[in-house]
Formats: sequence, C-alpha cells, structure tokens
Amino acid sequence: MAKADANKADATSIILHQYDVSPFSEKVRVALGIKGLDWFACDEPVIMPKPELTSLTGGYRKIPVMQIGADIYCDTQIILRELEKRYPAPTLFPGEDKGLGWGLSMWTDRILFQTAVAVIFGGAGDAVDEAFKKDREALTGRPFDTDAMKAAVPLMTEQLRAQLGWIEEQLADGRDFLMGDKPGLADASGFYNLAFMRWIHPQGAAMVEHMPKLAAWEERVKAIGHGNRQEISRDDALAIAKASTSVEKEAADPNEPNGWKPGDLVSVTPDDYGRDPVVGVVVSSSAQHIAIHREDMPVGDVVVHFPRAGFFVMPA
Ligand SMILES: N[C@@H](CCC(=O)N[C@@H](CS)C(=O)NCC(=O)O)C(=O)O
Repeated sequence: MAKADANKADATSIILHQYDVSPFSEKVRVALGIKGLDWFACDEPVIMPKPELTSLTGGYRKIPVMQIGADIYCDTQIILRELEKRYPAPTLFPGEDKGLGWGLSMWTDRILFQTAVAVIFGGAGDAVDEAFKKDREALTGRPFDTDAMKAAVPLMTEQLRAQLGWIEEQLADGRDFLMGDKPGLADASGFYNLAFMRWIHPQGAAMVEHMPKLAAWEERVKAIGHGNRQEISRDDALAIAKASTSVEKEAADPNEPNGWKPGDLVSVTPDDYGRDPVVGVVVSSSAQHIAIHREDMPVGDVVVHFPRAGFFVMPA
C-alpha cells in the first residue's frame, strides 16, 4: 500500500479526478487495482463547466486527471507512466513485451474506443439528454447525430467483433492475461472498453458470448478491483495543490527535435478531440513527456504533465 494511514489525503496522495461512468478512468482504476494502491477519487462533472478541474490543468477538461500534490497529470498515458515510476511493483508490464503495452493502448484508446462508442451510442443514444449531446458536440466538433449513429450500428458491430476477436486470439494459448500470467497495462486498456459497454449498452457486447476466452478474461480483470479507494471533495483537492510544491526537477532534453528547453513558453494541445490548449513554461521534457509550470489564483503554482504521443507542443 502506498501509505500506512490513508484516511486523509496529503501532498503525496494519489488523487484521481474522475467520474464513475468514465471508461478512461476505469483504465486507471484497474491499474491502481493491479498495483494495490491507496487512492482518492475526486468526482468531477460529466459535462462542462468544470471550474476546479480546469484551474488545476489550465484548460484541459478531459477525464481522468491525476493529481499528486501540485503535480497534475493529464491523460491516462502519462498517469500510468507516473504510477509505474512511483510504484514500480507490481509492474504494468509483465512478461517480455515492455514497449508493446503503449502501442496497444493507441489502438484501444482510439480505434477500439471509437468503435465501442459508435455501438454504445447507436444503441443507447436516444436515452442521452440534450445537455450531454451539446457538450460532446462542443468537445468533438461534430454533431451528436443519434440517427446516423443508429444507422451505423450494423457496420460498427462487425468492426467491434473483429477487434474483440484479436483479444480472443491473444488468449487462445490459455494465458490468463494479455501479456502472460499477470495483468498489466494491456489488460486495463482492453478491459475498460468492455466495461463501458456493460454500463451503458450491454446488448452491444452480445458477441462476447461467442468468445469464451475473452469472457473469462473479462471476469478475471474485473476481479482485480480498483485498489483502496476513498473519496475527496474538489475543494480539498484544490487546497492540497495550493499547499504543495511540485516535485518535478528542471531538466533539458538534448535530443528535443524542436529544441524545447526549460523556460520556454509553450502550449500543449491534444491532437484528437477536446483541443483545449494549456499554456505554461517548460520545466522538463523527453520523448514521452512534457511538464509545464503555470500559476492560477485558486491553486497557486502547479506543474502540468502531458504525454508526447497524441499531443502537440507549440510556441505560445
Ligand atoms: N486520451 C485521453 C482520453 C480521455 C477521454 O476522452 N475521456 C473522456 C471521459 S472517459 C472525456 O474526457 N470526455 C469528456 C468529459 O468527460 O468531459 C486519456 O487517455 O485520458
């Protein structure tokens, strides 16, 4: 466990800004379960506005965001990298395939996720309220057209079956988890898409009945649980950020392709949807991360961390 007395959050506590029906939060919750960690859930709204979250991040609105003291981690990729760094055992990369989990997540988080979303909202879209539709239209820049989604369900169901079939094939040799006999990032990444379907539109996952290895694996991943979860209010989480100092050290990467170095003013923006730029001063960077310093009235000084794959860094 991360801490002996975990009843009150402090500057070293893992705080996950999340909501329960968030599939990407489920990916992190499963990873917290694999590592058996203590953590605090800070519930955020499902739609904008999210004033506390965006004052921590500087504008990034997606879920989940991890906070440890005054360090704010945006996107599951950098959240899981940081958890692996701070709590290396048990690892999220069991077996021999160290780099494969990250590449696999690019499939689960983009192609598989979009396929699952199409089947889920094609099936359950009529039940979605107008405020949610409007919010997601603003997020994606595309109409939330439930009729078009409904019409696409047959095609997207075929796509989903083919992709879930890859998981069934990977498990064909009798292994318990995707990378061998222990669970890791690959399992958390595959699992959350199925969990999302089960929560919102379980009929969309009917094909799993014909995938016995996948069905048994899904139960095994579910049984891992979420570690030791407690709750924290948004005000308390902000107070921790304000009272804390970032632990990120200034470090220049001599191999930065575009020469970014500590002190540069940059904006960092997701390259897919929710393209809200966050502006700050570079503290450190590498092929896999960029950490930028910013200041906001309610939270004081924070350092916001992003992955590099899937994010654009521009001069600000
Ligand atoms: N690439 C991001 C994707 C995160 C994402 O799309 N999250 C969804 C919720 S699961 C979201 O933020 N939706 C809009 C919202 O909640 O405001 C990650 O890996 O964290």
